[in-house]
Amino acid sequence: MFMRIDHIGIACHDLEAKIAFFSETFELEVVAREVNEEQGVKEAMLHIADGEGGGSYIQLLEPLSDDSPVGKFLARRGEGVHHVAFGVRDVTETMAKIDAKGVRLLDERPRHGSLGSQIAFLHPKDVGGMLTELVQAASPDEMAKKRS
Ligand code: V0V
Ligand code: CO
Repeated sequence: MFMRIDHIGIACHDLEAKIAFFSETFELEVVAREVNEEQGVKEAMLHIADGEGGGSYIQLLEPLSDDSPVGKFLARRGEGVHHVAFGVRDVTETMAKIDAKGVRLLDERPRHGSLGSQIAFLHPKDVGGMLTELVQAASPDEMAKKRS
């Protein structure tokens, strides 16, 4: 079902400061910066490697408001790992398979994610306390256009 780890999402207060830290300390390239209003985040993707069906990244997340998912997480737990995202071939098909196993989906249909991806979240309480994201990456052509 999972082809690779697509990204680790890290919640932070100051996106620019964290981009500087991660890119300088670990020599990672920032390949995209986006604002996603629907998810309530301003985010950056730092490329680690390429794998089956897409790349793997660190995703740095700053909330757009205190009552967004990342805003609430920061207030409750402070900065740190917010979610783990797995690369899947077909997100709609994977959602149906996981739903049939009784794990709660937080999305009824796929949403727009970074780098042109299609994403859906699973409830952390049903996955051992880990907020889990499914990612169907965009085609290589589409992704190249999104990379800055
Ligand atoms: C909340 N909980 C978590 C958690 N957030 N556990 C692990 N990891 C997290 N990130 C726990 C929380 O401590 C509660 O446990 C319980 O879940 C229920 O929390 P709640 O009070 O209902 O909390 P809310 O209202 O903050 O909602 C939590 C959920 C929400 C997960 C339902 O954050 C959500 O819908 N997230 C999906 C969307 C999202 O996160 N978007 C931002 C990333 P106790 O206290 O009851 O034990 S956007 C992104 O990744 C993009 C765009 C991309 O990749 O392309
Ligand atoms: Co994510």
